[in-house]
Amino acid sequence: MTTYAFGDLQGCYEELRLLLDRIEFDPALDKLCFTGDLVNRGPDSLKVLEYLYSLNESVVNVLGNHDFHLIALALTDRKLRSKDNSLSPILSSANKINLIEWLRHQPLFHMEKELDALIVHAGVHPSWSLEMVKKYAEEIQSIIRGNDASVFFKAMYSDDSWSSDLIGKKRFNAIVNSFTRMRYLNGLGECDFEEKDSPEKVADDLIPWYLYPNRKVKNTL
Ligand SMILES: [Mn+2]
Repeated sequence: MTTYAFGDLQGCYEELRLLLDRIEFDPALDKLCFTGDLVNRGPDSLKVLEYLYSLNESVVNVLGNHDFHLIALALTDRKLRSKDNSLSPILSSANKINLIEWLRHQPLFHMEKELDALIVHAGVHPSWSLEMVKKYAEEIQSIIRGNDASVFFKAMYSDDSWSSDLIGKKRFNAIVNSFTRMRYLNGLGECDFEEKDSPEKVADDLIPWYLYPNRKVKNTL
């Protein structure tokens, strides 16, 4: 049995199958961990989801911001933007309900013993301990799997930065943003979701989350 981890697939189905052939992936024996953003941008988001759904027990995917966006489009009346065109085939698929249900039951973080790794899409907020990572992930997972998920998905698009005093939709957004969008924080510990450039090009007061001083979750668990 071998466990493999993959970065953002973003609809690249052909490349995934080529990779799996190359490693001689055996669904009965091996496990695949994906770091989120399975969909959007690339050509075959529907095929990626259908294939991973069919593998079921052999796959875990921690949710990324594009995965959240797809679930929001499926559960709310939010209109597709032109850059969401690659998601249309999923939303009009006869298999839509199964695929979205599968996706919204994926976790926000995954502890993979075989790889000695904690897997998230974007990052772990520097102020969070491992216990907090688990607690906050479970909080969001129970919301997005629940009957009232659409209430939160409708309010999802905001740049709320984590603070322990947030409640309701702001707390939901801040936790989701930390797990799925965080790159940089300023000296006050606030996330900057606008800056997407590489660390050597950004303003001096912005610190990549993984270099933040006194980060609670260390690189070695
Ligand atoms: Mn992403």
